[in-house]
Amino acid sequence: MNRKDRLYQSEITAPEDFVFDDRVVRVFPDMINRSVPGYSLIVPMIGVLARRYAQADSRLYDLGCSLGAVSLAMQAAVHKPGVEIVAVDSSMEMIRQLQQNLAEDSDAGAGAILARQGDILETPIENASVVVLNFTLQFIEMEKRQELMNRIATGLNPGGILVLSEKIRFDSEREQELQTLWHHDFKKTQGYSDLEIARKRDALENVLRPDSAGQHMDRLKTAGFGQVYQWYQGFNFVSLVAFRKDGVNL
Ligand code: GEK
Repeated sequence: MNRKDRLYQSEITAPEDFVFDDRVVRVFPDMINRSVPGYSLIVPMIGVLARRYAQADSRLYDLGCSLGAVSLAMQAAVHKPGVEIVAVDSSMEMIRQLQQNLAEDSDAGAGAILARQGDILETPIENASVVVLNFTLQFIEMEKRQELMNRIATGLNPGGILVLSEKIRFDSEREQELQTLWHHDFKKTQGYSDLEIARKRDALENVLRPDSAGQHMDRLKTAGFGQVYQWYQGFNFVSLVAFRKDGVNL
C-alpha cells in the first residue's frame, strides 16, 4: 500500500488497456494524487458538501469508490444520525484492500461504511441524500451514462445532491490541446517522465472516455437535475454539484 507509482516506467512493458488490478491498487493513492490536479483538495471538499446536504436516516453513495477516500472524507465530516455510507467498486482488488483498511481503522466515525464489490450500473440507489461519482463516470460505457444519471436522480431524496467529478474534453480544439499540455506539465512536476505520461495516455485511450461540459449538462438536465454548478476546475478536471429539479436546496 501507498507505494510510488512506477507502473509505466517498467512494470508494464507491453501496451495493454488500463485495468484496476492488484498492481494499480498498490500504488493507487500515489497515482491519483500525482495524476489528477487538485485531488487532495477535491476529496475533503466533497466532505464539506456532504456535511451540508446529508440527511439523517439516509444513504450517502460513493460510486466507483476505489480505496474509499471519498467515503472516509464523508464519514469524517457528516455527523447526522442514521447515515449509512455505501461504497461500491467493480474492482475486487480495490474492495478487498478497502475492507482491510476499514477493519484496521479503529477510529471509524459515526456513519458506517458498507464497502461492496459491484457494478454501479446495477447498484440500486435508494433513500440517497448524497451521491458521489468522483472520476468514475468517465469509465462507464457512453451509452449507459444517461440511464445511470436517471436512476441517481430518481434515487435522490428531495434536497439531496449529486457530486460529479470528471476529466472533460473541450469543444475547442485549441483549448483541448492547451489544457492537455498543462495537465501533462502538471504530471511532469509530479515526477512523471514524458515516456510514462505517453504510455499511460495510450493505456487509458480505450478505457477513459471524457465527455464535454455541455454533454454533462445535457445529460444531467435530461435526468431531472434542475441546477448544476461547477465548484472546481483544475485544467481538464472538473467537479459539479447537481440538484434535483424538485429539490428545495440551500
Ligand atoms: C476516489 N472515486 O479515490 N462499477 C463500479 N466501479 C467502477 C465501474 C463500474 N461499472 N467502472 C469503473 N469503476 C475514487 C477514484 S477511480 C478514478 C475513482 C481514476 C471503478 C474502478 O474500478 C476504479 O476504482 C474507479 O471506478 C475509478 O475518489 O482512477 O481515475
